Amino acid sequence: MSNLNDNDSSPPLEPALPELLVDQHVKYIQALDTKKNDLEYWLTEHLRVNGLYWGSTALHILGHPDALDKEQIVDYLVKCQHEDGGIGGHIDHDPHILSTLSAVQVLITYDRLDAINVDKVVDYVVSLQNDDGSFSGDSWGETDTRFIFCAVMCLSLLKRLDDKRVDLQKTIDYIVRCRNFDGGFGNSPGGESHAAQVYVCVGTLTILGALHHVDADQLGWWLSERQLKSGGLNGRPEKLEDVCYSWWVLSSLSMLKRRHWIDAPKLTRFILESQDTETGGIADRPGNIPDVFHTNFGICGLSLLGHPGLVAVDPVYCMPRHVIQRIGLHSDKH
Ligand code: GRG
Ligand code: ZN
Repeated sequence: MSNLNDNDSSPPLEPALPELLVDQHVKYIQALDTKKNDLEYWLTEHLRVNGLYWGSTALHILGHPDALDKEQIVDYLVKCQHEDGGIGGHIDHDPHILSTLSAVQVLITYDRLDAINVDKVVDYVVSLQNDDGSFSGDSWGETDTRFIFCAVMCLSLLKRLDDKRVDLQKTIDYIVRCRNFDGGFGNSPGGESHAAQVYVCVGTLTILGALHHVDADQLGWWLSERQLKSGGLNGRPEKLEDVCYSWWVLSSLSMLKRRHWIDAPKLTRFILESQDTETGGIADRPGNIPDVFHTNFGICGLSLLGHPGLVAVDPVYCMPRHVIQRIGLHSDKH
């Protein structure tokens, strides 16, 4: 007997996939430095150098490398370097490894590393290593696996991993101590597994050629479990999905050669639906206010997903792949 409700039981049609709003995102990033009447602009002063890294990386991946004034950026970053070699988050801000790495990444991307004193940057990074192999974020001593990754990535980008003053075997041993029973990594030994900490630990081990310490199937499974019904990814069980995990999770899966363990079309849709169609920029999830951090990691996530029209991003260094190739790091094998 025919069912009168046949039509009702067919799955609802998916709404059309939103387009990637390239021009709007370019304008959004270009306008960030003009928002001097916004409280937000001043509250984020300590993140200015990080913001420059997120904005310029997003523009390069969008295929608009000349959308910001390169020489103005270089002059600004030079002013952020201190006598001890470290680079602060803004002019007259204390040096920190987070802003030091961002500045190095931006200068290499614009091929202007010659503008700063590289030997001094290396001295600064080396000075941050602790006896247990970890690195502190600054001279005040706080330590976290993020800072280890930043230090190791800095030395790698500057081709100074062979500096005899650092003990990288101890660094590997420390990272291995941050691995948990579920295969994930935390911010310190015993810390809860978190996808962003997974990225920094797997990234460190990848750069140091020590990825054999990771059970790729177990960690790949934990990472693929981060995808929720909406298609978006969360950072740990029971948490909300967020666009930035598109980067932390996908880059980690790429390094583990298991990127296909994520449903790519569903994640692509989630990222595209998080775009702000009025102002440009991407938010942490659909309907929220965009920011340059999520804009960058959304675009870099789409690049890893092979979204058409985007420049390829390197899954370890989170910089354009052609830049990593230009400096001879060849991390495209991941
Ligand atoms: C070169 C890309 C790149 C990075 C440099 C600084 C750094 C290395 C990595 C940052 C890694 C990190 C720990 C990011 C934080 C991500 C994040 C959204 C944390 C929020 O944590 P919770 O607990 O959010 O507030 P959840 O999602 O767990 O509720
Ligand atoms: Zn986020």
